[in-house]
Amino acid sequence: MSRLILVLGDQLTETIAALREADRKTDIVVMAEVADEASYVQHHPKKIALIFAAMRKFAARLRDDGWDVRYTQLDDTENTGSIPGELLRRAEETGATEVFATEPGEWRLIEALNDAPLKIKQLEDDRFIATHAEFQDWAKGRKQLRMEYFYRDMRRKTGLLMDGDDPVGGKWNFDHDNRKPAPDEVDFGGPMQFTPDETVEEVLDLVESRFGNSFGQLRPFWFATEPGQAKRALSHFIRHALPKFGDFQDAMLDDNRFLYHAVISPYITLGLLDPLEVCREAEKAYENGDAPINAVEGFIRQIIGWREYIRGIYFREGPDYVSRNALKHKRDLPAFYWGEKTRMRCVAKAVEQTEAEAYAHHIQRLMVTGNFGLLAGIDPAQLHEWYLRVYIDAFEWVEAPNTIGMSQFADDGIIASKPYISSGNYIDKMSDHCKSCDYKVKVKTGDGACPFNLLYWHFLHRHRGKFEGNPRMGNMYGTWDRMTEDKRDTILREAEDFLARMEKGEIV
Ligand code: FAD
Ligand code: DLZ
Repeated sequence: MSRLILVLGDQLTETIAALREADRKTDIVVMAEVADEASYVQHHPKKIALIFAAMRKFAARLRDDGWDVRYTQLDDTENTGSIPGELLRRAEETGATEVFATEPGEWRLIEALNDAPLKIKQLEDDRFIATHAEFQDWAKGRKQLRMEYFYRDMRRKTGLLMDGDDPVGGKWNFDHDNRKPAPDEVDFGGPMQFTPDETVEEVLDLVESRFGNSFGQLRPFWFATEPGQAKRALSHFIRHALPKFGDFQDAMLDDNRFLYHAVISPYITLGLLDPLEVCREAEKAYENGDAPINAVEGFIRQIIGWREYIRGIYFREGPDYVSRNALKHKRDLPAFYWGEKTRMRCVAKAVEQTEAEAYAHHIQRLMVTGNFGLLAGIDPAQLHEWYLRVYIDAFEWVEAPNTIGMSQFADDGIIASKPYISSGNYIDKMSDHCKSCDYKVKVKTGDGACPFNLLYWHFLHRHRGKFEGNPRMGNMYGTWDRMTEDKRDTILREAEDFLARMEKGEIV
């Protein structure tokens, strides 16, 4: 009796657990473009296009390899609109009674498969360095789950940048060297871009007709949609950008959307690139003397450290994680997150490129849109939905801990030991945005005062009870307390006024 083998849109790896379990002579692969997945949030059109194009090409490769693949396109008339629905339909069609799936990266879909009236076995997705059990073991009994210690275990496990038991270069972490302000010129032309082929063009037409009204520009579309292309994009990054990745990792520029970033997160998460192979390629660049240790260590840490740790937190904390709101923030997401006008240049620039590219790099997400949301007291659930909608690499297991935990402190400090907040000074130091902003970053109060400055103190003041005892925040409260009462009152009044005008929908 044949079995059904489910492959989801972010499981496009030939060696994925469910396919390894299958027998290509008798089992049937099920893949489906379905309305439920394409609309559980209103995804950026580029994200849907990437997933559908990569799915279609993956199905073609499986067929070439001799698999029987039942593939449903979004506009097929029999399409039931959901993954469980498609499994049921294919079970009736083939007589199969058993399904093998690789565990989805989202509680919503894990539960939907558990609830489906079919015998579905969900196998752990082992395209990661750490298993669920390993993360649980590591976390057990620890008061604090700091990424840094988990990361060291992943270095030991993989042997990446290890010299016996010691870290190569004598230190585990070279982050201290990785905070250079924006360079005057960037000698990297950005990620490798690919001209859409026939399959991609077909998908673009479909997405345009079905999702053309969503936030985000579909064209030009240049992402890699197959492993060969993704590998070329990785080599291009390693050769031309990795050497400076570390130095300028936190920098932002008005006229450069990618700086020295890799833009490979969607490729890794969809399954077009293997995370360990990516790290080995970066390590090779260090060993060959082509990239310095601060760049290579920083890059590898993002993948075997942050990415793995974030996943561990998502699955450890459970389905309610996305609705946590430790700071009780309730303000609605302002319209400028959807491209309406704002006078804050850094925010306008981050949103503009998000709309165009479905991409912004980490510091834009964390220290511009995330920082503003946190300072202004925006409801973290609304921010979570925003991040899930607008980025090409946004899947809940990776997006939610970054937003709810790292960026918004809504998990009460599981991920971040203190809130990631900054005044305008940080943005000014790391970018060239402030030079052409309507607001003046050096102006603390009164006409033209930068809202990040006002809201920074407003945040600290309104959450004093929670944070003044935090050893990493004592200096901030010290500075606040040393201001005259008059100055503090002015700052708080102007911050309140800003928030009230923002809530009224005025251009701020
Ligand atoms: P690079 O800066 O070149 O880094 C290399 C790789 O490291 C990335 O491709 C990615 O695979 C990994 N990585 C780096 N930082 C993280 C991190 N914090 N968590 C997980 N992986 C990381 N990343 C996503 O992949 N999907 C998301 O939905 C997502 N949402 C985010 C939301 C917020 C509020 C914040 C602050 C960060 C979010 N990130 C997310 C993390 C990070 O911003 C992106 O991984 C990164 O910008 C992707 O671009 P890149 O490939 O150029 O990364
Ligand atoms: C994100 C997404 C979209 C837009 N569409 C599909 C789809 O039509 N079919 C599919 O199998 N997967 C899709 N995905 C990816 C799933 O939503 C993803 O597997 C879950 O969110 C778990 O990570």
